[in-house]
Amino acid sequence: MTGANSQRLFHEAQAYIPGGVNSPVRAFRGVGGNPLFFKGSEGAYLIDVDENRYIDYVGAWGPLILGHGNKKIVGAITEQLQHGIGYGASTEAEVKLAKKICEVVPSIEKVRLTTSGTEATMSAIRVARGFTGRDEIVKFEGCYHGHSDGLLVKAGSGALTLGKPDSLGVPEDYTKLTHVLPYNCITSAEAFFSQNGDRIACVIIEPIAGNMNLVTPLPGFLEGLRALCDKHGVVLIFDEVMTGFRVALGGAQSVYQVSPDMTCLGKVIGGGLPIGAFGGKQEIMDMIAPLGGVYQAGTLSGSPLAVAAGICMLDSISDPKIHKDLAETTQRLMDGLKERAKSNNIPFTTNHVGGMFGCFFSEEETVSTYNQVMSCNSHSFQKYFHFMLEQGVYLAPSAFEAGFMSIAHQEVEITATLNAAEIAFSKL
Ligand code: HOZ
Repeated sequence: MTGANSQRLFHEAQAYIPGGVNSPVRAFRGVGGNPLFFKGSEGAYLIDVDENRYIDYVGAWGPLILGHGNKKIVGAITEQLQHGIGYGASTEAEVKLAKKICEVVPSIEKVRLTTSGTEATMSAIRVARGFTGRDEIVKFEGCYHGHSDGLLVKAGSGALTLGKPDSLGVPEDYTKLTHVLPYNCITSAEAFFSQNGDRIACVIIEPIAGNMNLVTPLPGFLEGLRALCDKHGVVLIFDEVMTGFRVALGGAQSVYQVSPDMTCLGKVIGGGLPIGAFGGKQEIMDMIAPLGGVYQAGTLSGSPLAVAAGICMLDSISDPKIHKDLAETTQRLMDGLKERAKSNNIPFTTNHVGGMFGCFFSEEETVSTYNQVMSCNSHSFQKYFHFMLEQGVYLAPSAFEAGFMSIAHQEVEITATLNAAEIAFSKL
């Protein structure tokens, strides 16, 4: 139940902000009711404007691997603040961050920083088009790569939450250049490429789809795409904005051992501050101005504050114990949820990789396709979301978003979450 202060703020917000929110998923349209307004956070917890505390599994949509208000990250930002907020010019720190990214993600030989993941994917596609001299691109159903025009076609995330995977305002001529294929179906990709492969500039994919809940790649799917791209001279772009440095230090590409030509990053490399990045093979990246003819720019790109937070974040998570702990805690939570659902006769399954997870109200044992995601029981999810919220657990307010674990989530939080789930499942 939304508290009085959140209600008041939501009422006021609607007068000045479209729908009262600055990003559609926040509006709670996917679960019903009104959104909460937050005023603080600490470790694994969010605090709303009515002083309610919630165990948070959104984690600012992924970057908060170390939890909220981590002292080292806050310290790094505070230290940079003493020297300046932004210069609109080059800094030593951005070189350090770029070097670190290239070291940790070997498929990236050169990287450019942006301000958001949307800019990163949009720019990567432009570079791929410039590099190949081709216009058409391929994306996958239910994958979301930010909100640039050509990518709002059968998109996931907020677009799915609102039941409108396409957007008004996007000229048909743009989307004609975007082909959409089913995720996890290599045979349809093979059939498509055999007819069209030589016209395609790039394939962009979330190697782990995290915007239609969480769907992992079937064995052979990413490998098959790699082979098709090689055969047809197509640039393979992994959108690791969410998975980069999170599912493993080297991202999903290190988990599945498939090397893309370009990678898009975000969130984690800014420690939660606004940032994005795209990088890849030197011969592709050198197409970008001022070296090459592909224009890409940004006044706030490489913001010193975000870069300082990002360097601190990457240093802090370089200890392999961090990802091991995240994976173990996530596994414990998923096992516990499945047990409790089963004992309450609720059809329920989960997917997870490292510290990222998805929960499905589904009769299926495993969920690996867009159609399976769309067939889940959305009514059960909505009720479950509100029962969990009432008990102090904040989940993403949509059945199409992934969940995120942090190292601040300890035994006490996992036990409390499982106790809440036991009650929620029993009420469904
Ligand atoms: N699925 C989005 C992040 N990749 C949710 C964030 C938003 O749209 O506000």
